[in-house]
Amino acid sequence: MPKLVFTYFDFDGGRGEAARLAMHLGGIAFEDKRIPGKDWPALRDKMPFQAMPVLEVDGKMITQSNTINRYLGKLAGLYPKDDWQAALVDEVMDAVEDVSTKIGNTMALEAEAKKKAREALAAGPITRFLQQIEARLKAGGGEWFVEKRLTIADLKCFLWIRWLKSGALDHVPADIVEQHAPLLAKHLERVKNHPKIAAYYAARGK
Ligand SMILES: N[C@@H](CCC(=O)N[C@@H](CS)C(=O)NCC(=O)O)C(=O)O
Repeated sequence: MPKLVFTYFDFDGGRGEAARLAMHLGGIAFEDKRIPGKDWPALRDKMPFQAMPVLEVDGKMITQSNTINRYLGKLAGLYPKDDWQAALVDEVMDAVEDVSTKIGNTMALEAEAKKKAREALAAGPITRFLQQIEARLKAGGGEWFVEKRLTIADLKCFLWIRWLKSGALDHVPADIVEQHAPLLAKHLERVKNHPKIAAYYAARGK
């Protein structure tokens, strides 16, 4: 196994969390470098694309959250070997990334503009992405996206749904998942209650 150093912000979510969970589930040793927000400005220019997450593999850096997720998914046994099943995993991860970016783009807006943008997202893209991603879960049998087992796609989706349901997104109804994608609400519970994931968050006091 290569020596892995994973660098991301110091919170248990966002673009870095699926990678951390994958390494934990796979029993893969890694250095978990958690960067407090206040230290980010000094670090920013040291990162290839001035962003995180970044993974160092035997001293070589790789960026882009879904690239890292795929790489670690393979190491952890959480990524399909079959090309079609792998494409289905990629589709879910990239869709979640797209819609998360749309939501992320509203973070810095001032109050009235944020309200308008979030309401439009809730009525449009968020609802559509929920329905489309739920359809993919259904196509996989309703419990997991592919191969009737947990893969990196389940982790990526779980984190997005957890974010939507957290109530942290003003102007996005906290019950939007139940309204439009009840299977994804159940999927959240399934992933959250996976024994290793439950133990991981319990150990982190979450
Ligand atoms: N396409 C990149 C986006 C990375 C990205 O925007 N990361 C955010 C955190 S989630 C970041 O580093 N923001 C700090 C900044 O832009 O200064 C990926 O998927 O990893």
